[in-house]
Amino acid sequence: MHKNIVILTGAGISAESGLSTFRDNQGFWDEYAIEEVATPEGFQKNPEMVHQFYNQRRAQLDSVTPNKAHHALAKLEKHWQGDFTLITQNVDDLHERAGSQNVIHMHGELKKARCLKTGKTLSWHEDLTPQTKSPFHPEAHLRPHIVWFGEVPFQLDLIFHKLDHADIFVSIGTSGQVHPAAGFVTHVYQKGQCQRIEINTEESEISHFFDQQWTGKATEKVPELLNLLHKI
Ligand code: BV8
Repeated sequence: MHKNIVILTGAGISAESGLSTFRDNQGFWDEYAIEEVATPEGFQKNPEMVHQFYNQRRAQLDSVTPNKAHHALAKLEKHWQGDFTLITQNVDDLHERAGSQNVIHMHGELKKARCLKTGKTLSWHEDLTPQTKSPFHPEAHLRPHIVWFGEVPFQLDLIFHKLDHADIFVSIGTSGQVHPAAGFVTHVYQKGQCQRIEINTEESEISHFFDQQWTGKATEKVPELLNLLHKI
């Protein structure tokens, strides 16, 4: 019988590619106030600054590459016999560039922009400014296609459907501090019959909900996980 696997990744999986995490030291939240750059109110108050914050991160994607952990997940997806779901909290495109096919970006994507009037999205690689016009409406402008604090993450119905049918749940490189993503492991924990594995360089807020905690770097532990999963 083929097993259904759900994988959740956080900023830790992209750390070894050179992208800052949020809460490690020298992380984003050491440098910026969340309220100022990652909330709708912050955008309302100072759109220029918020665009700058995302413009820098979007531009940085051109100088980083996927790491062994991203590639291992793309390989796992290719060979997995059962249902395979990859959910990421990350807004970078490293999973896709490693070959992952159906990535659920629950917090949005740096390389997309969204029309403030119609909500329509389009692929976007350059800088955005408060003056960048939307192609979908003559008087509208664009915002980063990012889920800010206080906004509802994307594809939650699909996510919880997949969690309800998961036999294996793997969390990689997330501190488990942001909801609803942090609650996914408790959701499968309460459901029972779901094997839960966490990969992180240190204890997270949600470690105690996992059957197995693999402490170490994603580039070492995710390839090891592949070996284990191919035996299941
Ligand atoms: C919601 C986009 C309602 C931005 C992000 C008051 C008002 C409103 C809401 C709330 C409130 N109080 C609480 C909330 C809920 C709030 C929340 O959880 N706040 C927290 C701070 C308490 N959540 C929300 O607002 C969410 N929306 O609740 O809407 C709702 C919900 C459901 C249904 C109906 C209505 C929206 C949250 C999304 C916010 N946007 N990102 C951007 O990217 O700029 S969240 C942000 O944090 C990132 O996207 C990231 O995805 C997320 C989690 O961070 P992590 O990925 O875990 O990264 P972190 O740095 O924390 O940790 C890295 C980990 O990696 C560490 O554990 C480290 O040890 C490990 N690591 C490091 N290196 C490695 C490694 N592991 C392995 N290998 C390595 N090499």
